[in-house]
Amino acid sequence: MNNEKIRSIPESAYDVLIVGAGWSGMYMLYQCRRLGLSARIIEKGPSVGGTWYWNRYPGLRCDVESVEYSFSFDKELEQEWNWSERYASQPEILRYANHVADRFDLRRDISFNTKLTALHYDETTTRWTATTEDQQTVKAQYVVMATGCLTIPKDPAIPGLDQFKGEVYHTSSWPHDPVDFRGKRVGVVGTGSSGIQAIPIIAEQADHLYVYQRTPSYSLPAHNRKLTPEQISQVKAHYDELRNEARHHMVGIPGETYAASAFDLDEAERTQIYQRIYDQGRPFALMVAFGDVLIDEKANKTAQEFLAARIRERIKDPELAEQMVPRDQFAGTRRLCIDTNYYETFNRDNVTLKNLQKDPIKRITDKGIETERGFEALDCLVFATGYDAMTGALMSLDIRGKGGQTLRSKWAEGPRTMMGLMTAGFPNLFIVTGPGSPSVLSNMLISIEQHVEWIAGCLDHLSKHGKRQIEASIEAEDQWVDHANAVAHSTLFPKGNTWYMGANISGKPRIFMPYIGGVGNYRQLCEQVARDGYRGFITQ
Ligand code: N01
Repeated sequence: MNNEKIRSIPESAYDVLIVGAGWSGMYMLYQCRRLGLSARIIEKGPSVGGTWYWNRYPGLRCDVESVEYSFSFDKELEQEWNWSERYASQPEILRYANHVADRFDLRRDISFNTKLTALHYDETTTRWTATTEDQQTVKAQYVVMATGCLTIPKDPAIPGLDQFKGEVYHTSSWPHDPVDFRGKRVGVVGTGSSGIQAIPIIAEQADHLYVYQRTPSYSLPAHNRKLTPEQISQVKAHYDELRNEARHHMVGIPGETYAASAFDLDEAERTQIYQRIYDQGRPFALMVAFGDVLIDEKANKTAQEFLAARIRERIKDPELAEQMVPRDQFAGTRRLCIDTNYYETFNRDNVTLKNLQKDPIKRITDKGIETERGFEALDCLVFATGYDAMTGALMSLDIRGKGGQTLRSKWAEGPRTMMGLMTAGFPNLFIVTGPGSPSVLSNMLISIEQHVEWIAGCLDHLSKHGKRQIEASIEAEDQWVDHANAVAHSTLFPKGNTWYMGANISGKPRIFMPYIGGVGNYRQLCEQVARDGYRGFITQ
């Protein structure tokens, strides 16, 4: 067979190779075309959308409002797209991703069903060679990793899982055809954002639902609703202000900070503010309502108490409610969830909480889940057990930089980057929303646009100055890592056993991976670096 015929990557070399066709990859391709660079996306899936392509579990919505979780780079796109709901559902978000791909004719430069396995840098040619699972190779001057922060599912690592004879699902890679839970006994393992959204919908169908909860989360009702034409017009008329505010806000979502400290107000005033935000269903706003909620343990306690009281109001059985109130957990350091009828679902007769802190899972058998104290026969298992976040996708690849150094060895003690954009020793390799940048602690679309535009500006700078190589300097990287750690340790985040800390993956180094210095501050720092001729980066 002629090998060329089965290549999904038409050329053997590009200026820019982009890995992943989610938001980051699609916008990077758009920017490369604008700069006149030859660029190609390789994407393991059969279509665009990244996380929104793979995640399709019932109830999935974004926790950032649709009008804010959307691209701002094209005014016509912004004006022509109408979101139907305040918090868009996965199918609507995926339609939007497809609309973006079609509108800008992106698909012609995307190789779908093409999985990258290795990336090796050649110092003499200053180019990368990418190898795919089906042994295609392609060279590129620059590579942009647009591989996402929540891409590689966590292995639940429960003994006996392979013995189970019933249906098994993971929220991270849900089947494309609807799953019918009617008449079935279903076990859901995991009560983070994914579990909390899926559980109420599965409960409506299942004969009986058992929820296996190891660590409860705090959750706010989303108060999702249809958007009226008037609301949409209002947003569209003020989009420039809205976006500008988001770009300079702490988390990339406009929201007010009412006081520097939660204790600047008396309890009644403070509760009133928490209640207002809670009634609006705005989890990010709750975290920034008072300047010290994520910094000071006592201030955080006020948020914990407020949220715990709301959980107790929503669950009828007081003893059950106590089991679902998080203990020894700072509010917001584990992601605050938003839900529709999550706690109320536990008032149903066909839903049972399995508290794994009292009765841990022992093993899975061919017929169900055995805990220390009992056994439930199940027809279906649903794992909402999370991700090897932020570094998982990058570390799953054989990436070798200068001197053949592997990324896996460089990051063995935790990720090290210059501003989340590049890592020393790996020239011409950019990362979109990498560890060390605000990424998952922000409105991802705002952060993605900022990173892609910074990378595009950098590529333009290199081309205009006749350079062909850029690399983070080790000194600048060390300084950034120290700075990011210092900022993190001025907050409560490193005290949480969370995926932000890598704590959900056995053997993963405990490092706070996102940058918590604020989206607006971070943007300014990046812009300053560029204005200073890419200070902290070595170009040649
Ligand atoms: O994953 P998680 P997720 N046995 O890691 C439990 C984004 N997101 O997919 O904490 C028993 O938060 C684990 O318990 P514990 C969002 O950024 C956003 O829900 O390890 N339990 C935990 O309860 C989010 O933060 C949206 O004790 C096990 C759960 O599984 C991120 O994705 C929607 C276990 C995992 O929670 C990840 O959310 C969905 C085991 N062996 C996702 N292993 C929205 O925008 C794990 N668990 C709304």
